[in-house]
Amino acid sequence: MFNPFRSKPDLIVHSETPYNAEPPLDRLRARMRTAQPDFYVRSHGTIPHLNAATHRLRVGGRVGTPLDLSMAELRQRFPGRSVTAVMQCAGNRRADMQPVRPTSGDPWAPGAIGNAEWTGIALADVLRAAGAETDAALHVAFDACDEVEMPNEGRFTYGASIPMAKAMAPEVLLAFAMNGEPLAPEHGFPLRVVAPGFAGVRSPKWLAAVTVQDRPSNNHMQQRDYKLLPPHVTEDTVDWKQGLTIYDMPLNSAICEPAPHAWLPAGTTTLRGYAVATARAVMRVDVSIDGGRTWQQAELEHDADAPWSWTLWTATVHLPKGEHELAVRAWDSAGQTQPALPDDTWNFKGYLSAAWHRVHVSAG
Ligand SMILES: Nc1nc2c(c(=O)[nH]1)N[C@H]1C(S)=C(S)[C@@H](COP(=O)(O)O)O[C@H]1N2
Ligand SMILES: [Mo]
Repeated sequence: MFNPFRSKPDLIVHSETPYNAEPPLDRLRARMRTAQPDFYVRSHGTIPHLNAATHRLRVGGRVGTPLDLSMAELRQRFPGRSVTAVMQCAGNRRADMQPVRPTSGDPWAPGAIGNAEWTGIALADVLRAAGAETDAALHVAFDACDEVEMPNEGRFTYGASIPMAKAMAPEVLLAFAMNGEPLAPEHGFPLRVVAPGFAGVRSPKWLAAVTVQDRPSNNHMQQRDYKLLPPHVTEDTVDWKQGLTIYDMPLNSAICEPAPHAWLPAGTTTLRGYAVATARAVMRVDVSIDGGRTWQQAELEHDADAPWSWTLWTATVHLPKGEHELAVRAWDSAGQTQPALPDDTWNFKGYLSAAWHRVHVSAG
């Protein structure tokens, strides 16, 4: 039996079955590209053990020529592409929303995110080869191989979809490698979707089928999960049809160092973290040592050739003796910033938690 824990040493494990874990934040912040052992895992069901020699991808639906291709044929027929991009869960930072009111789902800290160089082929090239209709009203649905079991749903295989306009965008890959290594089993070996800028749920791992269709996927993951609902809606009153399907992720940022409740010597301290703007760019990051009453600017580190990558930031601050509430907020290229409080965007699923990230420390 495959043991995901050996390849993922010392992650914070939220659940063993299905396997859900995130890295400690100092390890996450240590590199521009997140190494596989440090990369969070979000699974909803089994972790299939697939054989690359026999795995096949089917492409069908509203296409002129349905395809059924081996991994070798995918590599031979289509030009290789690499894109450095963030993968993040719509539930990243959910733990910050839970003190407002409880939510469903695992209490993710800011570690349900990673930045990797993904290598594979462009989904658009595969759709063109199949002679797919590409009308903007269409959707591209993905079927995976893992089995998910949910109360009231029984067992089903994972699936999700993205709108055609995104599917045809050059950054969307069918990936077989991550940072130059084959995907690990828990990250979707041998083939996964990578839809940069979108919530992770739209990037199915263990990809088996691509279908062009006139509506979003009928899968549970698309229809009755990963939707944003207004604050009065609860698990008992939810009408999923009223929810906003989560595709693009919002502007977000987090303090990765120091850790919450750290004790630090008074004086000069370096704060480190990440910021992510998905389809826009991070233009500025502000940090505060007094809970957001005053701010100073962080230094940004960003790879100009990697627009889907995150931005790492560093700020040197002076901490007097005493208790401090550190805070961070990012600004994007549209001059937008993050909400101040998790109360502003609370929803019962705890999605899109993107308020100023606050960390309490003491200096002495
Ligand atoms: N087949 C399949 N794909 C999946 C999932 C899953 O459970 N099964 N989880 C999704 C979610 S919600 C996220 S956040 C990302 C996580 O990717 P990672 O585990 O490689 O970090 O995978 C997505 N793709
Ligand atoms: Mo997710």
